[in-house]
Amino acid sequence: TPAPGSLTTLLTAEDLRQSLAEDARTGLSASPKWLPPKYFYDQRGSELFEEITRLPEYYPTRTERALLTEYAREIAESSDAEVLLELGSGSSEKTRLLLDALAQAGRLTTYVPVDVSASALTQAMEALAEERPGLALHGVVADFDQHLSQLPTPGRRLIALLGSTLGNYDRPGRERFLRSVAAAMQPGEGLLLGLDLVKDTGQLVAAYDDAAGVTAEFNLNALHVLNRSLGADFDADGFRHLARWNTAEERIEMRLVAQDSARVELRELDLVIKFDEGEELLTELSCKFRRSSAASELAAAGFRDARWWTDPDEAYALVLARR
Ligand code: AVJ
Repeated sequence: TPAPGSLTTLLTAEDLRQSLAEDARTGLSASPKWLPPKYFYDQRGSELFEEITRLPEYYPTRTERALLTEYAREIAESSDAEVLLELGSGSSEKTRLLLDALAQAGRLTTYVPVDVSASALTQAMEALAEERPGLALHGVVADFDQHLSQLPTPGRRLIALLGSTLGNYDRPGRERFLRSVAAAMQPGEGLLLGLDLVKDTGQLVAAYDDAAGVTAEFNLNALHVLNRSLGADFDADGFRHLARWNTAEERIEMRLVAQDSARVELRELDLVIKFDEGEELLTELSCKFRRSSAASELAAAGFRDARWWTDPDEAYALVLARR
């Protein structure tokens, strides 16, 4: 079924496969081996991520929801936006709180969800179209590492990047990303970030290594994506999930550890890679933030007037900055 509202595809399934092919060739040939996390989110991966957001150990989603419940109104009034554009919208579940507040503030016309996952996007749009017949929906299948300058501007925008997705970039990657967001924005438009904050190591590691093993399955699903998209022959049972706190960089690093030496063929890449026993593949960075450094990174990228909302435990923050 076609998505209700309009759907723009800047990234086709074939484009996504191509960029996976390039990144997999580079990352799996490197030492240490790595793979970017955006390829986690096939149908199964998106479902597993939704399951992660409901885990008792995974506090970011519920803390962010509580902050939005409490402060969406202030954020909406302060942003004065006609358009909510959400990067990495996924299921658009928490977005409803922002949409409600923006509608109440009186100027909202349009919601623009942007995601690499066409299936997550169309599903979210179908649900929203039924709930909010008055809201114009313009979905965009895109990779925000490539397509920021091509995103629609059907009015004054609030651009949201929730879920601490910014934490997937390392510091230089963030700098590049924030600069290109700023370049794609009109003066006066707002950027809303959800940021997970530095806290007790035990709590951080537990959030990425849950007792039920859902995060492990999510991580291992990356190997299934490679098998299916690139004709690889990874034996996922031969790898173990690892979540580690990197103290110097203040980030969680998710890795897959080869339990034995392994030889993996990636047919479509004409590539054979070898793992030693115990060798690690880095699959995701999840950087955690501090108020002072986040503020200076935003200022350096050209944002001003940052406002900050946090919970009493200071586990998580919402930041609204103006271009
Ligand atoms: C939404 C991508 C930021 O890093 O916390 C959750 C993804 N990975 N558990 C995060 C994730 C493992 C999540 N991001």
